[in-house]
Amino acid sequence: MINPDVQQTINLFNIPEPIAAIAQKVVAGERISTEEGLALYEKADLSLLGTLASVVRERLNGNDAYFNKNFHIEPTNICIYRCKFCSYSRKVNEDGSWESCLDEIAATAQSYKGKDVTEVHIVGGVHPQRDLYYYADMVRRVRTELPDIHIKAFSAVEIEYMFKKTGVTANKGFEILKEAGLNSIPGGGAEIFDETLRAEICPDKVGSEGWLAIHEAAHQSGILSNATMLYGHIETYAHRIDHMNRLRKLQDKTKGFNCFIPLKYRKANNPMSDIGEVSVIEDLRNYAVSRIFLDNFPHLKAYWPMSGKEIAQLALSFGVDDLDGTIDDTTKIYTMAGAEEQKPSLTTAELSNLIRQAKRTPVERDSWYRKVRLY
Ligand code: V47
Ligand code: SF4
Repeated sequence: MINPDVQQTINLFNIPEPIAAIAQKVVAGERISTEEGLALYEKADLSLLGTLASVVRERLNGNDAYFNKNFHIEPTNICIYRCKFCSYSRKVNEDGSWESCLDEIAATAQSYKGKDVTEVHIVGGVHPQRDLYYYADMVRRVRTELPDIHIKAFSAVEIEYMFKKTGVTANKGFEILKEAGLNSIPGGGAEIFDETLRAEICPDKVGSEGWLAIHEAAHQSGILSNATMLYGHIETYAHRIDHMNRLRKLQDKTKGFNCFIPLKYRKANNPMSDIGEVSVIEDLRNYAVSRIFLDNFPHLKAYWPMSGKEIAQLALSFGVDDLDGTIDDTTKIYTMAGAEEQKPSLTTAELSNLIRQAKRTPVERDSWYRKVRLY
């Protein structure tokens, strides 16, 4: 049964079929098909998309807009792969490469002792000489320094390589990482699942089936994860829908994804620069269609160090209920790719103001999306 006020709003938009029928399905809480998702991308008006995405986000998360207090560790930018969109990776000994040893990583973790943070996000390049036991030691060192912190570490790309190099199954590998103190894995490396596009932009790293298999194994081991989608490069809307459809199917099976994070392609200093970047309108349309299509993902995250603070704030009216990054986000993968936020940092007060200005309710969460504090 459609709420009559919402129905009236839909009528006011004077929307043509078949978009009106899709809008009614969304308002009624029904799942939309891949064809309907595509039609929204291609034909729906921006303000209608915002309204529908807000209906879905409010059904799932009310008016709350979450953030958590986290910091990042990037152990190295040395990477065996050369994704065409990446501005960050370097070969061993190449100019601009860096690598932190375990003592340095432990010292970084120690510097957050007693500080008001609940999560550390560890992600970097795929170093040719590092295996699973090295990464398990890294997690153990961080865990020793910060016994209560949530450790979200290693993209499926890093994980696939470390398991393969060490010769362990995914189940065994996750058992070792979990025992060392790993709590969840981030959503990186998904890029765009279509195999033809992957062959074009990131030919040598784990394929889409492999990425999904790593996340499925993580979920089976009790390790939750996130999922990303790199958009705004050479993909079409059909590729985006295909990507999200594969995620939606896996989520139906495991329910192990916490959130979906669309990542806008940034053009500086990488071999794909000539294709440019998509507009803010495209960003907002993409957030909205993601929110509507991925009806089984509890959260939609805007990663403001990448998108910029203003777009992240606008995104709160297009389905987003989670803004990532508070303290001291020194993630280089975006600053090197040209994100506006060259020294990303927001205090809790700034972040909650930004949320309040968008007429949402700021809520500090932990890594399981339990409410820690209202601001
Ligand atoms: O996988 C690389 C992307 C990802 C560029 O799970 C680029 O909470 C845009 O996954 N333009 C890594 N994007 C970051 C990531 C992430 C970030 C924040 C939160 C979480 C989470 C995960 O960055 C890579 C790739 O898709 N990326 N280069 C670029 N030029
Ligand atoms: Fe390596 Fe990740 Fe950069 Fe690809 S995106 S080259 S896997 S660091």
